[in-house]
Amino acid sequence: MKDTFKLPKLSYEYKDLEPYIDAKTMEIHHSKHHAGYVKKLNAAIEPYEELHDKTIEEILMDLSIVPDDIEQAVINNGGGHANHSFFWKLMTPKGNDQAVGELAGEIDNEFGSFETFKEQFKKAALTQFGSGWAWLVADENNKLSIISTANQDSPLSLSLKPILALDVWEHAYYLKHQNKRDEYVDTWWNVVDWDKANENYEQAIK
Ligand code: MN3
Repeated sequence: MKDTFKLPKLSYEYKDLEPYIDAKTMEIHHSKHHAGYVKKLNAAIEPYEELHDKTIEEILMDLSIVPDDIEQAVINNGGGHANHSFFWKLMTPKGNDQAVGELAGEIDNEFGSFETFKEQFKKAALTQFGSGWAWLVADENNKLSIISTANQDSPLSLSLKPILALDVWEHAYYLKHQNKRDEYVDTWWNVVDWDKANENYEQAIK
């Protein structure tokens, strides 16, 4: 099988997000779960050469170019690939738990304060029933909002531009936190790369 899409390397080691996210969770999440999405995505698109030179973001932004018989496979596994690639880059061993740059100002404008934003984001993460993601996104008018999506559905397919993402599938936290998703969300803020989130915002509003 052609490996059109590839599992991205992380810019840190699996153990580097400890004590907040444990090495075993990172290893399984990246080398098994994410790798699985990449493999299934490549299998799905293999017969369709017209998709081979597209980025996964281009495909998810316009699902009408995807043949019907593989559409759900692309939503699930292409979404899984894009979401995780995006998520890994939003984490760093040097997290600082404070938004920066233009994004920091816009979060204050939209949500009132950084603390209120965090509360609302956490609520989205906790009320997403079953597997899914919590997101900070910008719409076509550059307005920020918090949404959650089910399974591996991507905000790109809703014409929204992702700024910040949190994986709330059990595989993201179960080894360390078991059923306590709230504890995982609280801990996760320690490893958020706000420089990267601000970069995502600047790209989104360009
Ligand atoms: Mn995951």
